[in-house]
Amino acid sequence: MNEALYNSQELLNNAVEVVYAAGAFIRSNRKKVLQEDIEEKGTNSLVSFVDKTTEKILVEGLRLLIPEAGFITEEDMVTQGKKTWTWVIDPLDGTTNFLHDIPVFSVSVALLFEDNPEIAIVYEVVGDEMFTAIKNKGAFLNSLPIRVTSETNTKNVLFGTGFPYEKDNLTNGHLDVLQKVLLHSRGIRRMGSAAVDLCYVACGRFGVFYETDLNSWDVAAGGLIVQEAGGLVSSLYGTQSWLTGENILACAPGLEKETLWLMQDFRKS
Ligand code: 2AM
Ligand code: CA
Repeated sequence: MNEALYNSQELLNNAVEVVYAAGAFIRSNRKKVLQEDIEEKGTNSLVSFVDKTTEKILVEGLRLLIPEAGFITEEDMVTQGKKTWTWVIDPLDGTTNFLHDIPVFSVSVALLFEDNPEIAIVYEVVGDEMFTAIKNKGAFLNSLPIRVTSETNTKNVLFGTGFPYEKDNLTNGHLDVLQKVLLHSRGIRRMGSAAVDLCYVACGRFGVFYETDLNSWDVAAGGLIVQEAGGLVSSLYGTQSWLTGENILACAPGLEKETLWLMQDFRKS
């Protein structure tokens, strides 16, 4: 990060205020979305005015912090593409949960500097949990430092995962891996917000998180938070960066070897 121009801690503090405002808007609209307000963007991929207005709140607030920054956003409410600084935003991660009034959804905001996450914020709205990280400066939950678990046996930890909206994509080994993980872990949780899943790895609630068919806005912030909490983040298979969200694995270092063995049935379909 160009420290001469921007101080990363100040940027984070200001961005957190913008995210709190976005979270307040989401909270005030719980249970207020009508069936006719919901659009289906693709198979099982839902969106409402809450996602779109939250994105506008975020873009307007964050634009003031770095006027020259670009934006990559889930709902495309802004047209600026990638620049030296780029905000990667999922205004409401866990939209399906939100629309079914399941209280697990989050705001996810990452700031990339030349394609690398520098600042990360994930706000779990209902639990009022603010996860943050700055590259090389650690990860925090409500301002207290967090670490991944020190466990070394997958049988002692929970795994988080999710399943592709396009069920055809389940042919790439998902179900074989699921069966193996069930046999070799304490259990599986499917929270419905990838950003929250990643933060749960970062603070030790989960030992491992893996998922396919995500996008950069689902994982950019949570991935940095895991790394800054001492965890490992990689793609599950293939050579692409985890940052695309195409397939991602996050785990505590002590669980890496066993987890890679559990994931080996994943393959490109
Ligand atoms: P969303 O709620 O913003 O759509 C659920 O497993 C998690 O995956 C959520 O974070 C959801 O984000 C995200 N997700 C995004 N694209 C997905 C896809 N194609 N299939 C499954 N989950 C997806
Ligand atoms: Ca999302």
